[in-house]
Amino acid sequence: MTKLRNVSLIGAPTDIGAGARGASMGPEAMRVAGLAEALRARGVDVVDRGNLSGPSNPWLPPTDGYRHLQEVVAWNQTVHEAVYNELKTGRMPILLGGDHCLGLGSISAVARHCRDAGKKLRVLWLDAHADFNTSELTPSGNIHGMPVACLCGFGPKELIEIGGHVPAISPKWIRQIGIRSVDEGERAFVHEHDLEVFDMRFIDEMGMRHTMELALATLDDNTHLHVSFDVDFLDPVMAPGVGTTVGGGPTYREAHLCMEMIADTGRMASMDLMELNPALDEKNRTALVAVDLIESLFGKSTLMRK
Ligand code: B3U
Ligand code: MN
Ligand code: MN
Repeated sequence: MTKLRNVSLIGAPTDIGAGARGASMGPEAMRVAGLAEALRARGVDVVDRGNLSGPSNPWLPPTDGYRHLQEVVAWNQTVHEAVYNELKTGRMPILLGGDHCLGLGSISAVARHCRDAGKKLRVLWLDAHADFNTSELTPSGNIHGMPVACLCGFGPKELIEIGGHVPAISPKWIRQIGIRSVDEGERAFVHEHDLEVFDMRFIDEMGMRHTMELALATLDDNTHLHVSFDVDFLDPVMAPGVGTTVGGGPTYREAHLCMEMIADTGRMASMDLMELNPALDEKNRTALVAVDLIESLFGKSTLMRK
């Protein structure tokens, strides 16, 4: 069971790395959907740190394979410091995105904290996409398709050096779940670096339970578990409020089981909730689903379990 920890909510209101505008409103939508209240009802001590600030979105085309690189660097540096400071004071950061390019700032901070504390790191990347593009491979130049590659040391110097250690993490520490959209060149790169990917075919064939047993295998008392949750992981039937929906994702029930099994490990120590786009949502439905799922991630279940 997830230990009831002190949680700090950190808003990062930007869509600087995305291909659609609107994820900048994600943090407020999660507040309106009652995230803090839901966690408090579970006995969690919650502090809302408010929103970080950074450059506005100039909405320019890519240059040299990257869109808004300098602005993405600035936002990620700010996110890195904020997440690192929360971990240093013993609190659990929940980063409210914002687009998924900020996973770089967040996870590089978690990795730095784990190096300081002598901990092992496991990253669960819940997403429809592998986010393993580089400037040569990307079809869009949007940096939200690149954070996993950057974390593994493949990306522009200014980005990959943000945590002060290159690469910030090893591909071996990552488990990707729910993947169903990978670009041509990206696919070869995923194989080259041996990323452990549980794609939708795997989930269809083996079921979410077995998938999560594998993704969570070999955690121990010294493992820091980070969950990077891209809302497009979910099937768009229940989660339309995201810029890059891909059909055929986990159902409501499968997603809950995924969260419940993470909760059961008791090891989750940080998370990102990314890509929620209220401009594309219907009456904040997707944010409400996300709150529901986060409650499961914090141990909510119908019956008492051992
Ligand atoms: N792989 C595509 C699409 C994409 C990746 N991540 C998101 N969309 N959210 C790209 O542009 O890199
Ligand atoms: Mn993503
Ligand atoms: Mn995605």
